[in-house]
Amino acid sequence: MDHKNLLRVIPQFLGNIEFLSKPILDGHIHQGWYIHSHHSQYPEVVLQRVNTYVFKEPEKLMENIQLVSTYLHQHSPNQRQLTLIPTLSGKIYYREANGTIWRIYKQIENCYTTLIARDLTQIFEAGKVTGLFLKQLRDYPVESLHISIPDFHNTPKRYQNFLTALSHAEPDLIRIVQREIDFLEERSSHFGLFWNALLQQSLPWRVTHNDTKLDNVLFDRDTHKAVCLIDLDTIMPGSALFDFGDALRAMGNPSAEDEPDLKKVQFQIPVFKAYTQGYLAAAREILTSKELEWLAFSPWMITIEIGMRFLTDYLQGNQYFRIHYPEQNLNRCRTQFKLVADIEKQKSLLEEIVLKTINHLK
Ligand code: GN1
Ligand code: MG
Repeated sequence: MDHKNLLRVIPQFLGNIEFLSKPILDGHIHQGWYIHSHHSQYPEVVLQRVNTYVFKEPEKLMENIQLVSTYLHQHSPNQRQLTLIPTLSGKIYYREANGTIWRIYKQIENCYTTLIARDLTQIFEAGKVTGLFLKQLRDYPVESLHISIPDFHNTPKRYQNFLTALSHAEPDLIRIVQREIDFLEERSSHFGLFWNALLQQSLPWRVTHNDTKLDNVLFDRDTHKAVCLIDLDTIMPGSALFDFGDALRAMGNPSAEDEPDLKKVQFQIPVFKAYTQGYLAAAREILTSKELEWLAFSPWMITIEIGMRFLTDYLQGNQYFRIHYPEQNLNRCRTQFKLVADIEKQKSLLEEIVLKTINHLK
């Protein structure tokens, strides 16, 4: 079934050419393949089928990607960045009659992604390239970006969605997640902090990536330096705190996102420190005092928010996040809440690390 699809789709971009394909197995959202051929310009490309359940208006996200990646190429011509390959008729994606959307990226040479950091220098690098992304786009007209997923980091709304899902859930299911329900309720008064500050403009709207986990950072095979951020699907107006917080949510956890043994899930302070140092080395000069003040708190917000999204999806029958076994979204939720609890215990240490890093950079 896959190969038949590819035989139909690849010629739209590369013409009639023989090719080899290898499926890309990670990522919760799209389906993807590495495509290898003897095409003169594009021998190595990445093909993706855009998930239109998640992205209801894929044209908008494709336009965001096109505009932002073109801007980045123009402003930092020496940096390797993602490039969309147009169809033979010049479109940035191919839409089939049934509405399926396909796109192709040029594969960036001599690079790799990784789920696990080889050392803290690599974490520093990830922080640096994410800070750089923010800085490079500081003058980009943020209001001109499409909102590809409305209310993506509207934490109060995410909580409302959770409560709605809960109100429709079977009693048996509710019993299983009672501790998680209480965990959220006890903390719910804090959920509006970032979102309300954005609405009141006490936090600036920025061009944000919204999925800054380690495996969305591309590294050079030889130097292990970070090259750029990939997966530009969720580029939207948002807060710098979303990207910083989300990165540490993901990298601060030494085990899998769905690790069932919560003893293995402990928020890693050295990772927080290395990432903060890298991020602030690149972005310190453009961050406002409010952003700096809340930086240490941002992993808490994004971690609890994603935990509640996993829980909501579990209650709703796992329609959003791809799962490989029935309890996976519940396990994912529990790892996130364990990280939240760890972050709470070490709140003042995290604040101290941010302050020390800022002072060190002065
Ligand atoms: C989803 O599939 P992936 O890993 O790119 C999700 C992120 C979550 C992440 C959790 C569009 O991203 O928000 O942080 O899973 N992306 C979307 O692993 O919802
Ligand atoms: Mg993503």
